[in-house]
Amino acid sequence: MKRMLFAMLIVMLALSCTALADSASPRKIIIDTDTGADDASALILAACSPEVEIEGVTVLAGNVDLEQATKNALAALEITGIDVPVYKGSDIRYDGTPIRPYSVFGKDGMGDKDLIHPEGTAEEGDAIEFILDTVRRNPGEIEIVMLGPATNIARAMDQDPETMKQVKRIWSMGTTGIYGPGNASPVAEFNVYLDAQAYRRVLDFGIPVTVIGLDVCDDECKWTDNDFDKLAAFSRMGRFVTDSFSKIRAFYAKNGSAGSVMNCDGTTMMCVVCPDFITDSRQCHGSCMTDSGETYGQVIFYQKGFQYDLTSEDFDYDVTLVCKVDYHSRFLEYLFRIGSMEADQIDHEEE
Ligand SMILES: [Ca+2]
Repeated sequence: MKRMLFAMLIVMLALSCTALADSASPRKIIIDTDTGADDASALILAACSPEVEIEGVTVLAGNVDLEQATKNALAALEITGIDVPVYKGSDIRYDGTPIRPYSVFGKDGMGDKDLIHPEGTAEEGDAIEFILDTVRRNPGEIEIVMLGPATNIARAMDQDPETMKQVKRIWSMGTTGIYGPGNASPVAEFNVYLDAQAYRRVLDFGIPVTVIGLDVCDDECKWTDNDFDKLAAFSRMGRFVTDSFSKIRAFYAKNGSAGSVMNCDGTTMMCVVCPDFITDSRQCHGSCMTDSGETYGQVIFYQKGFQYDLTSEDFDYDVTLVCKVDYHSRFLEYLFRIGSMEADQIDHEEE
């Protein structure tokens, strides 16, 4: 009976999502990723979302090295059944020094569960050329979702700034948000810390950037053991996501925080596909600290309309800083999307 009710709920959600998707053409996105487990869950969510069309996926080092991140992206996309080109990008930072990968998601970035056996390979071309070509073919239409360090996007801005001015919006999982703290250092978030010079370039470039910081992904947005149990029971994609999070769940448990983990890239992608998921945001100027030392990678947000007593800079307020999301009422929608490929099968088994 429970299963029948669940299947009915899936159909109702499918109808409501289809109605929404039919009302407008899908938005065109490029996903830029240093693919670890949370990136993979975000790729799967985007692949299952009719609101967006993935023009391509560009990869760089970050959670893992470039080769592994590319394999992880290919495997995550293949499990959804969609055909999207994947391009390799940077394994060196904006200043020319190597990106040093660091993973709390296991050695392979995907839980070390032997999940990663992609059949496909990356395209021959370079990620930055792909980004620029895609924006040229779709001026004013492309939204870029940055789920890792900002290196690829900063390089594209250097290579052809006029083309990159035609990007409609950048969505960034990065910074500590407005409330902090950081995870790479007390003041810096991982993606920014890996290449703060690149992040500064992106924030200073002058196109709209929506930032989803660590603070938004914490607390009620964390995924609980119960959430993972539901996902694992739901579909092959759900089991893939659950298995890929096994190492980070163990890491949280070892550090005294058993029972729930952050999924920053998943939360970010939910904001991308359903912007009404965002219930509070502020227009800001974002200033990224790049001097070596304790403040490296810190991003300071100046809020529009706020009168600072001793600073009176004439800023552009290009950053939309997300401050709150409507998490609980949307989690089922996320579950539905990750399970949608097998919705028919669940229905069939009930008959
Ligand atoms: Ca990431």
